[in-house]
Amino acid sequence: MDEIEVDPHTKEEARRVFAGPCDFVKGVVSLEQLPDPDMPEVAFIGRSNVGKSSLINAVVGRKALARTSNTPGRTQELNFFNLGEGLAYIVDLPGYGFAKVSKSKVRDWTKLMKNYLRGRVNLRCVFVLIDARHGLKPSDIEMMEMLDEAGVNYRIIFTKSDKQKPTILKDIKGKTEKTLKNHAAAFPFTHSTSAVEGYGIEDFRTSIYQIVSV
Ligand SMILES: Nc1nc2c(ncn2[C@@H]2O[C@H](COP(=O)(O)OP(=O)(O)O)[C@@H](O)[C@H]2O)c(=O)[nH]1
Ligand SMILES: [Mg+2]
Repeated sequence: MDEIEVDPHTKEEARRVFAGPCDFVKGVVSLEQLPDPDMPEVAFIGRSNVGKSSLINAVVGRKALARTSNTPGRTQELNFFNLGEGLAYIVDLPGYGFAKVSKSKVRDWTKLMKNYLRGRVNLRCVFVLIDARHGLKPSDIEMMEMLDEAGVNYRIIFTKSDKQKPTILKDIKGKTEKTLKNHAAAFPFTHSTSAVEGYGIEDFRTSIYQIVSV
């Protein structure tokens, strides 16, 4: 991540792992279908259109791995990927903040997410994706509060940083990090990425590798 020094060996290991296999395991719509928690897990979440699928694809170096989660009607699925043949699960969680979703769908989503977050013993970290053009929205704050309550560690990752002026992004980053001080389970620093330009991707991979390999 931006502020953290990493030794070259760890970077190299991370590079090696992410150059290897990352296979789709399954998409689940209810908690009974979750794969056994037999390896560490990290999950990605964010508002719809934040760039979640693009970032997951950039991180694992595949063009269309996370496309399944883009299919309309399958938005309630949790999609599991097996990184490094047994090193970790990467989970693409159903997004939030859809404009045209019914109240009952929102209720279903909230129930599923709360139960997943509270019950998933192998979940090491959730990456909450935030569009670098917009910063934190009320629905992001709600998500962060849900994570605080569940006691799940999370980190804020900015997406689409190529679409924001560096000076403004710096400002948004500062403001966001100030907000994070009031959130018990949040990592105190943010990290900026661009799936299109590749900015911040390698450091992000290294962070994920560190989180799942300790
Ligand atoms: N400029 C730019 N566009 C991006 C980036 N990441 C995603 N996008 C675009 O944002 C839109 C939504 O991306 P997608 O990954 O499908 O978002 P999701 O709904 O969160 O999975 C698409 O048109 C992407 O091409 C990025 O880093 N930079
Ligand atoms: Mg998507």
